Amino acid sequence: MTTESLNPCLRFAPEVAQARAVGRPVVALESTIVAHGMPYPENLHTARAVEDLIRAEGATPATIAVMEGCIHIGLSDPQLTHLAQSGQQAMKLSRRDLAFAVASRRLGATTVASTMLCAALAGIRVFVTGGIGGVHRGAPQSMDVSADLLELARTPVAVVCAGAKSILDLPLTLEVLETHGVPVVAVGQSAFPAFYTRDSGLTADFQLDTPTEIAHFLQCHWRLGLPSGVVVANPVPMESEIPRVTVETWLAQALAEAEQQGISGKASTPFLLKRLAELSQGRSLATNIALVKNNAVLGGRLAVSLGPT
Ligand code: PSU
Ligand code: MN
Repeated sequence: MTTESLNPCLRFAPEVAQARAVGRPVVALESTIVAHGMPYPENLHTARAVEDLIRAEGATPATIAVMEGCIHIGLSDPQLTHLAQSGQQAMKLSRRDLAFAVASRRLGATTVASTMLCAALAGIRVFVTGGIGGVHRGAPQSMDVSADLLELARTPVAVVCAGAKSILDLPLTLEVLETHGVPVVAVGQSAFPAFYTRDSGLTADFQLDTPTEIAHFLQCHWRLGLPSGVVVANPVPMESEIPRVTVETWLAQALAEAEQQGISGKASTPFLLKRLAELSQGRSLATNIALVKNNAVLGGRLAVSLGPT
């Protein structure tokens, strides 16, 4: 057992505690995507399927959320169901909200930022999600830059994602990551993927093609003592891709509605995701599910290649 297990705020699920005890790799999963990123029951079905895909690769999944005054590293099926049904009633927890949720024993879903932080506390190096937050369009005025980027700057966890959505300002997102020394690796291609779309039109910093290569890169990154995370950007499978122009049409409308309704801050990403799913008549949701599953397979393989940490 490592000293992390002594952190009194962490509560390990039996499956995860067992994996740690025998040195089996663990993969962290976020819970904002469950509570706020997808509707019930698709969110629950996806969360379960993602966990099973990770198990099938020989790793152990640990979905992270705050309940009953503890940070849970791995959820039981009733806990996962409760979270999926709570939806917007669960708090959306970024780094700044964690202590409040623990102290007040609230139900909280962790974002990329807070899941990274909790994963690091629990000694987990690989984390699978759908997309990372970034610099929002209009950020020069609103200053809305996701805490995900600052967490990537300081927390040594690899985030397997499908890039970032074009609801964000992607060139500025990559600029901020560069400023903070966060490598952006594209998997199997040179382009930085844009979530629903395989190619954002921007180039990632590096291309790596296999889990073994990515694991070796991560080992070198952390052996150098670099304190940051790494973005492992895995493009959505071709058959589930939505063309960029199609996404842009839905997005233009969703962004206009957000502005009319005065939606901003932490409500912004969940609002836009929900409107995209409605405007696309479920197509964006189907793509979201496909890319998370694809990321789970890669994340499981990557954790196995990386070995116990
Ligand atoms: N992008 C998605 N789906 C999501 C999110 C982002 O495609 O569910 C969630 C993640 O939890 C991410 C958070 O960390 O939104 C970013 O929110 P904000 O922009 O408020 O930092
Ligand atoms: Mn924000």
